Amino acid sequence: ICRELRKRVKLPMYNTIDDAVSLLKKSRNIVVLTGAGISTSLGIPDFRSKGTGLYSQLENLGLSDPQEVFDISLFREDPSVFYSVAKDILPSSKKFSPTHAFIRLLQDKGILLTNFTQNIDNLEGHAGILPEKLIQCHGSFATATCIECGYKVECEKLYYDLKAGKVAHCDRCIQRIREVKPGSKRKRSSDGSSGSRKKRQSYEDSTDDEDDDIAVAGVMKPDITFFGEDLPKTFHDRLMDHDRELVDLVLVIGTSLKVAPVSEVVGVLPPTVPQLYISREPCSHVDFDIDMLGDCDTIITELCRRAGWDLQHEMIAKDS
Ligand code: CNA
Repeated sequence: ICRELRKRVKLPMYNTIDDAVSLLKKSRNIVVLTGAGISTSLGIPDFRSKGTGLYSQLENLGLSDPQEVFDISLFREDPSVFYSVAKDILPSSKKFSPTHAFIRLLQDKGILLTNFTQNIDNLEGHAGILPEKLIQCHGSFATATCIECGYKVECEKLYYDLKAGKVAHCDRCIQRIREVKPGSKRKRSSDGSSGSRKKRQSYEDSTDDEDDDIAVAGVMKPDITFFGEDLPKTFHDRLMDHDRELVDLVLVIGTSLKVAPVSEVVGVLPPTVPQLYISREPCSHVDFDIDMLGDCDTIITELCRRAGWDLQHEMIAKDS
């Protein structure tokens, strides 16, 4: 749509890497839309890459529709399916990729309007992207909420359960169950969040009776948006009431753009605004001005080199 319209109304056409570089250099309000591809260089699998993506792995496990792992109804029925997969997406360090560093660089230059991320790994924060510049369209692993009582905790407290692929239950629910249970003799660690080392230890020592308490307690769901759940209101507000008016360049990186409504973002932004795409695979359902296909860290590094921008990151060779 973008290129077609440009041709029809005789707007300038953009085709080459150097065109992309000059657009980057002259733009003042860049919307960056990112997906799982910007974190794969850190060892976090995406969804759809053949062979390495989570969906390929789940197909191998015999799941008919891998998307079901992130289906809210299924989570309510059997959270263990989600927990068995979540450990792979949850980062084990605060490392971010050169592409995250590039988005931070745009922010430092004062030309990042918004980073809409579909990622739930929360690495944008570690790269220093400011909360006011970031919309986490699908939530994140930062916090988790009990699906029964709404009790919210930092996901850090569930870290050991998440990494062990073990369903995390709600401490507040467990406490309540124990309070109403007559004749309970059990002792319980006072700070016991379900994921802390201390608590894990106490679970390991627990009796069958205690395990029963935990099993009936509410399940903690990381505050990521599952299929069947609404996106945060800030996503629509920011896009429709703020960015649509201001944006002068759209940069889409490392996403297959297959998950709605984020996949519709490029369509609601003015078609006269140039749209660039960086990913390993072409995105056949969107007509971007320039498709730059390949590894995003490499492409970003080259764009910065040509722009004369100093992108620093431990994964970028000094002379590149
Ligand atoms: P996707 O559908 O798996 O698409 C990822 C895209 O990135 C594919 O087109 C790949 O070809 C491409 N890609 C992979 N690695 C690279 C690379 N190094 N350089 C360039 N391109 C690359 O994932 P989407 O993000 O499009 O789908 C949205 C889902 C994925 C969201 O709901 C996320 O929550 C979910 N997800 C997030 C993470 C994460 O937070 N890191 C990981 C896995 C899935």
